Amino acid sequence: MKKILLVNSNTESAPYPVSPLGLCMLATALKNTAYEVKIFDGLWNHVNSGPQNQTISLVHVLKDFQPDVIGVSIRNIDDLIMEQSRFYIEEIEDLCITPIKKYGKGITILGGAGFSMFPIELLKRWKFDFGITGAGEESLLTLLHSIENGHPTDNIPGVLVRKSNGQITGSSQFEINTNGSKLIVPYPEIDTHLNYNPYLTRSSYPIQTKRGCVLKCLYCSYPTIEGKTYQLRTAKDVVDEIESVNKRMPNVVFEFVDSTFNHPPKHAENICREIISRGLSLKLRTMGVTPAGVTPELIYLMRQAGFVQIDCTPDSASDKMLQNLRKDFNRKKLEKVASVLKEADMPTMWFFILGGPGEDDDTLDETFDFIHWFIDERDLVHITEGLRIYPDTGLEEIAIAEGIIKKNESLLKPHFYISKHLGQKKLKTRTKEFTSQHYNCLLSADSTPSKEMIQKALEVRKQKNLTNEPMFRTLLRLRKEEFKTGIKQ
Ligand code: B12
Repeated sequence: MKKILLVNSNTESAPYPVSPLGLCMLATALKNTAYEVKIFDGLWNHVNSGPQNQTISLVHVLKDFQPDVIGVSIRNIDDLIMEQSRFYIEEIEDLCITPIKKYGKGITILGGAGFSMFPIELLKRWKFDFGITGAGEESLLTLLHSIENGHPTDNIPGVLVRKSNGQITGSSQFEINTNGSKLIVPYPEIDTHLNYNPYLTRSSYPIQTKRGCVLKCLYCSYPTIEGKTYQLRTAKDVVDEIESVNKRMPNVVFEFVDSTFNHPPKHAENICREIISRGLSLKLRTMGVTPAGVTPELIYLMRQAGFVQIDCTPDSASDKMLQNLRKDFNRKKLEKVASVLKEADMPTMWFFILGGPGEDDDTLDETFDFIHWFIDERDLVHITEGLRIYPDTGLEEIAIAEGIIKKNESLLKPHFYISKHLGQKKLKTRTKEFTSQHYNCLLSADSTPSKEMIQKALEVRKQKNLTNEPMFRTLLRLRKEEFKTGIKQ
């Protein structure tokens, strides 16, 4: 039997550790093939066989397992924070690429969300044999089958091939095959592929209900990673998966990891209805709630289904900026959304990104005014300064036209866009001024609570029996106290 080692290269544990869902999906797709699969989880230095909690280095895993194929998942490139940005690529080289090069055997394959944005650059940098952009399951199985049978590998959708002369051929991420509208993914059963205990205590269980994004936000790379059309799972299939995991891990919090949860809105509603009809008692959360798709009915259904918190992502509250960022909603809609969420008492983390094309003092005022007057002060407001420029986005074109970056300049090391009407210094001053008067507003650079703060929050939750309150609200209570006593400026 041939052996394949799948490597999770992601060692980030902020805002909390996230389990390698994509790799587990690949491992499940490889079941019933001629491959024995092992996952090395670089976050905890674990492999899925052997005693739980025993740490082991990748060097040892390679030596013991002797894989014929090594697949490395590249998720994060950087942390999107303009000031003191963390660049993961060099850490990944130390943890994964160097040991794999030293092992020197086996076919090497790259994949993952981060890889899909920079496929040619990373393949050249690390001289791997193949790269797979976008969804991995089908392409990987076809690639392995082709290699085994001596078939050509150049024409497999999403597969890039690095030839011995260094030339790269094959289809890039822009030709991701998204023609099917039904998505069939094998249940990843993450907890059967790796030691889930550390994730269980500090994280959530990720659920993907669809792939692709039809929205056209100026700066966003989701269409590059997942394709520009939706592939939907049926509500029954999604809830079957949730129900089965819930039986094994009754206390787990499920987190939806779709790029945007409530788009298309009917799909989100169907999932909520399916959960409600089965009478399941669940704790659910989701990122990526777009204001465009928020209706009182949807939020009511989400509450009924068990949503305990959501992330709402307007990015701006200025009509001019919403237009410039190519959003499909306006300020008026946003004000309605805020009141719907308040009425439903849906704990919400709000996300704004300041400094986009056209941002000036007036547009900042409009966003700050919205935050001040419309957002529940028990809710957290997350503010990012500057927009990370990704390849093949409208923002890249604007940044080139304005001379912020050069045409064909590498964007692997993060470059950020800030409106020329403001500049970095002024944006910083204005944002600091605002956040220093609003205890519930945090800059992304300051958004990870200290260990002491978390410890204190855990104690308060126990003392006051706040088990049903989202952790961010408890942390905000503490922050409010600090503000009152003047500890935090
Ligand atoms: C959901 C999500 C989150 C959630 C995660 C919740 C959870 N419990 O998992 C939260 C909000 C916590 C989060 C946080 C962060 N995130 Co995030 N996140 C996402 C999102 C939207 C989806 C990720 C996901 O789960 N996809 C579903 C799975 C099934 O897909 P997948 O892992 O990509 O795997 C498939 C393919 O990629 C491929 N594949 C994967 N690995 C491999 C390996 C091989 C060998 C092969 C062949 C194929 C392959 O096959 C898989 C199955 O088809 C992506 C954007 C996106 N659309 O991908 C951003 C994204 C990954 N996040 C990103 C970032 C930066 C972060 C943060 C650093 C932000 C921050 N400062 O806090 C943190 C880091 C968290 C951490 N600890 O690592 C960036 C990474 C790019 C970059 N600039 O580095 C992305 C791409 C968003 C973006 N465009 O900016 N994130």
